Amino acid sequence: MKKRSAAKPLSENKHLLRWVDKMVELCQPADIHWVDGSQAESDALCAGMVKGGTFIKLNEKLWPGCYYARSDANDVARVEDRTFICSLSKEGAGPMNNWVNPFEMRKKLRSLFHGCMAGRTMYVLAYSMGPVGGPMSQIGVQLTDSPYVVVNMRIMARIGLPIFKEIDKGEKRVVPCMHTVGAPLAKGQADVPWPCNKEKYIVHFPETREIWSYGSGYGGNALLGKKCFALRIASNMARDEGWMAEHMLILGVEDPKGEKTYVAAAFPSACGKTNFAMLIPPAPFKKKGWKIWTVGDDIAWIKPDAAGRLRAINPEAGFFGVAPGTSNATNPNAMASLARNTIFTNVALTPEGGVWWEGMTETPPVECIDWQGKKWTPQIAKETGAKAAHPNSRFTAPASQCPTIDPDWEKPEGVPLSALIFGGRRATTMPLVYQAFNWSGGVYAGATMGSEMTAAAAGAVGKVRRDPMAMLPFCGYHMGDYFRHWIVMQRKLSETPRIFHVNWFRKDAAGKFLWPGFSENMRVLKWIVDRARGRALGRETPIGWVPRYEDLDWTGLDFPREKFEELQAFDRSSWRTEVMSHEELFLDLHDRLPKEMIYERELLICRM
Ligand code: O2Y
Ligand code: MN
Repeated sequence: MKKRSAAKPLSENKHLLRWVDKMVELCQPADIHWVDGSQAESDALCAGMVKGGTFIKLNEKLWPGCYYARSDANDVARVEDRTFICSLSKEGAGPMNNWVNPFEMRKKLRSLFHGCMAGRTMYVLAYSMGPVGGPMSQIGVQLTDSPYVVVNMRIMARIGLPIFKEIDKGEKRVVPCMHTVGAPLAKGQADVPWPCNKEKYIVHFPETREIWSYGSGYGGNALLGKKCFALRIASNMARDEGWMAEHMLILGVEDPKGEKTYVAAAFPSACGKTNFAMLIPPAPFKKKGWKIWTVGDDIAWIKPDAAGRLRAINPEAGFFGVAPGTSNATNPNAMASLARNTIFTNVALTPEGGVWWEGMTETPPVECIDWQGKKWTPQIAKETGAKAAHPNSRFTAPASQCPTIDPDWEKPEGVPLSALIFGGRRATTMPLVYQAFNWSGGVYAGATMGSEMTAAAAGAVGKVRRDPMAMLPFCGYHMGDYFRHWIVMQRKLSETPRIFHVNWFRKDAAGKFLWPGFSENMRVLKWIVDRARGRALGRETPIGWVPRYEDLDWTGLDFPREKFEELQAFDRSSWRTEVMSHEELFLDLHDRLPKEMIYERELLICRM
């Protein structure tokens, strides 16, 4: 085992050096590598992974700077049932999180991590969530035995030397993140392309701001800056420090006068956040001068500025997007972002050394190798239903490569927010868009948002799964306290962003989607921005303000008034059922539910 002296540390911070020593002693790696974050280092790590079989280098002419990885079939997604919030008290974690006594969990982790990196290199990966040195940015150090994680984190966050410099200033608390794939190598034992462990633990200690992840090398389980830090731990920091860590995209809407209005939006996972963040307006809107700018596609850190306005940063530096369904038709900006310097995981490999996934092109390749390394043809797919790409296959692409990336996307103080949008996937009940009457009404809309379950998820198909603010898997403390934090935030503001609820997925009686979605969502976004700027009218309903037919710009779209009325319809009897089911959520949270939520529900019932 090489001790600290064998690898020259890139930091002089005594606390960091002591912690690394302690963790080396625990994990017993064969080597230690302080990650400087350079291109040369990344190239060397990728070359090593090509040699070891983890990576395939894609055709440089077709996919410059791109690599391809296939994970173990048992390590393909976030593992919510193995994700734990180990706060000191069970009540602190709330009924929606898995909780284990932190003392017990530490004991378990100590035994799991003991010798877990044998035969492997421990990478010391310093990273910043948010622009380096920015007032809203936060620092983490991840110790990991996965080079795959290092090169992915290099895209998803700012890493390496500049962060060690920040750490050496000693001004900011550092979040320690332990990660192992949980597959130690005995002397002479050959490695596998995707080492991992059947047993998985994704553990958060909110009070000490620590993350421990065991057994997985995939996505949110292993790239600890993302869901673990930027949402679960950051939501705790944000509550304590008076800001907000949200599962929200951020975009800027530029109007024909050149004025930009920034909006943040929360949709549950796999509801089209990346597509919405990179929306291209319909041709007539473009012609008039409307343009969408992308700040982030998944996470927003939001804080009041000195003037009492909310400002937001995207703490990430890349997109970890779902590949299936992404195409030049659905999201040309994502396609341009992933055209180079991208890591593809669990998509299909084409004979030319390129990648493919379902929905990428209308015509599938004649033949390819699927995400499990097997031959795949359209005929095989027809006969067996086999997918070429795993439904949760991903691209890791630098945000800077997005053609619509906002010029201010790395502004350390963030962009000013004028509107917040909540949305779910609802076949009935929820109109295309409504505006809450005020902040607490908006918090109620976010708190009660939900999506109908599809066949892919466990549970009854069609039943609404409540996913408050799209934070159900990501809030690092009691959801009732989280609602209270939202309510309390208003007191810090001189001006609150307007709050809206959207639903792109309402269906007619025949089960057909009423709204075309994608680019056409611009029409709704325009109304939202115009409302936020006080330049659009609406109609009052029991749930909030809604646009009349004539309040939306229909240029270039033949959308009959009757269809719009159906899309916006407020149906008393389905809202009755809706409000009853809000009570179910509130019962789960009753001991910590802020009274504003109960009053909002009562008011809604009275208005109905
Ligand atoms: O399965 C994973 O590990 C990825 S989950 C993910 C990735 C990017 C953005 N959002 C999500 C999510 O689950 O919300
Ligand atoms: Mn997400």
